[in-house]
Amino acid sequence: MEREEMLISLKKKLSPKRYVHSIGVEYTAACMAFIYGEDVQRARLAGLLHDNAKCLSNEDKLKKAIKHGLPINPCEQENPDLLHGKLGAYYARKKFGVTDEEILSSITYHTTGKPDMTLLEKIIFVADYIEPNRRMISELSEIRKEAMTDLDKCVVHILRHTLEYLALKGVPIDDMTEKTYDFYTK
Ligand code: DGI
Ligand code: FE
Ligand code: FE
Repeated sequence: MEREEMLISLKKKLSPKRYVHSIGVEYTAACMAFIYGEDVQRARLAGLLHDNAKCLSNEDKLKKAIKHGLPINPCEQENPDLLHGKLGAYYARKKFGVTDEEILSSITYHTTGKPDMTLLEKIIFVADYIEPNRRMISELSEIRKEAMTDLDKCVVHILRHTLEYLALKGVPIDDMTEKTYDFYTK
């Protein structure tokens, strides 16, 4: 599918804010690809499509994940929003025609990260967090600077921030988030 066609489809699937965020992640990922020597078009595609399943209701996220036979862990069962990565990768393949497995896995793991991420996976994980339309949160300027200077340090910083936020909210932490943090801190 061509980018123009993808934009039309995303505009239908996403809220206006989520649509603007997706384009923000697309260009932030491109910028990081310049810096770290990743393929710019692949980074753009992964960034543009990463949240394509975000705006389904939680009920629909769960229903669609079951329908398409995607694995669902107990944390995802409780918090179906966590499924938007897996579901997004499924639609990226089936509806948007993406066949590049690394782009698909970057979409799958963009929320939790995963141990031993590839460069593209890290770029999408980070670009999602720092894109310019994100509302300002504490330490974001520092995290943004790290994104352009020390990618692994930035990944850890984002994970630490997310784990603190989840602990504060009292919501369960996904195994994959925990494993990713352990991998990058040990
Ligand atoms: O989809 P976005 O809002 O652009 O960003 P995202 O895909 O990183 O999702 C962010 C949300 O995911 C945020 O509300 C925190 C939540 N989240 C991230 N890791 C975990 C988590 N929620 C739970 N319950 N457990 C996690 O490990
Ligand atoms: Fe997301
Ligand atoms: Fe996002």
